Amino acid sequence: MKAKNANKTCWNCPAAIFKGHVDFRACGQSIEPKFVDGEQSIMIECERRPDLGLYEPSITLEQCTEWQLTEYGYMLKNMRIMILGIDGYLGWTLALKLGSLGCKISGIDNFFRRNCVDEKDSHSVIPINNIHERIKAAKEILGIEIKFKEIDILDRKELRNFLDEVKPEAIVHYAECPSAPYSMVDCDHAIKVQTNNVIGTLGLLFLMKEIVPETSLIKLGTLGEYGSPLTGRALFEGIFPGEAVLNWNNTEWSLGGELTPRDPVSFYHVSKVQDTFNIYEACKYWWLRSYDVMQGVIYGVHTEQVAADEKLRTRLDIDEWFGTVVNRFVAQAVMGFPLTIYGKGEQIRGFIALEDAMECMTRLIISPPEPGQYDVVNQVSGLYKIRELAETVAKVGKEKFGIDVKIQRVENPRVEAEKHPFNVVSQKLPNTFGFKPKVSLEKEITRMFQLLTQEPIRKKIEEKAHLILPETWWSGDKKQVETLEVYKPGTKELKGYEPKLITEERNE
Ligand code: USQ
Repeated sequence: MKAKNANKTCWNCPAAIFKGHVDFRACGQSIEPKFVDGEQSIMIECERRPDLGLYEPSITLEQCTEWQLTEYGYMLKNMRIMILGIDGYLGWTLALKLGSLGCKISGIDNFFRRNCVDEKDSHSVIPINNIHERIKAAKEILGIEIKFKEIDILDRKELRNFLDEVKPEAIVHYAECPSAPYSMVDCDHAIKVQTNNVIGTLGLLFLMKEIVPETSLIKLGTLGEYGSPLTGRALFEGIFPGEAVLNWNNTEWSLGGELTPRDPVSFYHVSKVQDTFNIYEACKYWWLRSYDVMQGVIYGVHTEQVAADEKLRTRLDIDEWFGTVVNRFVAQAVMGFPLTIYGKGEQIRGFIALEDAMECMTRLIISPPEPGQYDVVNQVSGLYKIRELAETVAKVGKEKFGIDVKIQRVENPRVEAEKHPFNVVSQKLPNTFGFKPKVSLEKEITRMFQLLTQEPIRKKIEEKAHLILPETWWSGDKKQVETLEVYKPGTKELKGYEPKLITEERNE
């Protein structure tokens, strides 16, 4: 079968430098077309193939000698990719994956995550070396070269110099604080998260406009931007579909093409919403191009590259600030701590395994948007109630590893709906980018048990048992949550709404 992006053209290529006038599509306004001899002219030069001179942007990726076919579609040869936040859970994993595909990898990090986890007196339960040792291991074991600079995303002078030096053809932005609880600790923490995330991204957009306007920005947003509408209204991919209509005052108003409402659930999630608007505007004003990735809660430890050697593994956090729910549950099972469901546990979230998320990102990076295109994808492969996750972890623990797991419900320190419908649209990754999830929840949980039950890791988990029960309340209180009930897996009826993940394309 032909690759999904085979018929895309220079319009999508970061090496194409547009010389004529381009109509902008994300707002009603377009620039007056420029006519040469009665013809509207859109001419480009190719940064990679200057010998072509000025020409119309009509060469397809399939035809172009600078693009090569990979299992993910056509990819620019030796594509220069800069990963912001390269030392993190996702950044490191993606660097190794893209490096193994032959991309030229560069990255920045200021160790924000390591420092915040230190602040909690926690650690990555999977031991990781410092970034320099990690880079050395990547070179020795996988033959991947990584160009790294210790840069704070807020340091625009340093970032500017590095962007100018590398001239990346895609930028992956993971350099944000990803923790909802951390942003709710107090005013200082909320300001720290929003400053890093919102101002960092805004500064980046200005630098991209100045230095690499043809480069695409693949930005990590979150499914949590949307919240969970109690009406059950589907969570579209950021923008209302063409046929969406608002009925008001006996009149129908089209909503097609407008950004959908956001209803974030913490000051961290608010920072992602603000990013959404800033990126949307930058694409509109300056023809930057971006995929804003609304990712579900990520879990897991495995990709081919990070599993290749213990020196290549990625970090894993389990404390109340930086541990996400599935990662925490498996670690809790390993240390014999009853799995901590917050509140009723009927709250539903979207999830995706680490390996699948990396595959999605790869597909997005190699198929860039057109100039001025702001697009949103919902990156999620399954929807689960928190109780269901606890049951699955308990089942895998018992059946495959002989571990007896108990479940507890604790007070919910967050302000969130504990029972709600949840219908999520995720059509673009499967249909436009050819993504098919490969990793089931059970499969990744099994891999996690395999790794986390290894003695040195189990020990690192047990050392941090005192950081499992949350004490950061959305109310501002600082007190450990109380246990509401403890029960055996398989003894409770699973109640609540059935979520729906809509991946099929609409019938027009
Ligand atoms: N939860 C429990 N028990 C726990 C931990 C969490 O019941 O021990 C519940 C929470 O109440 C929440 C759900 O699990 O309803 C998810 O919590 P989480 O801590 O795993 O994830 P969250 O704070 O929502 O944030 C994480 C990432 C964030 C990303 C987000 C995607 O840290 O970067 O944006 O997942 S989403 O959930 O779609 O917002």
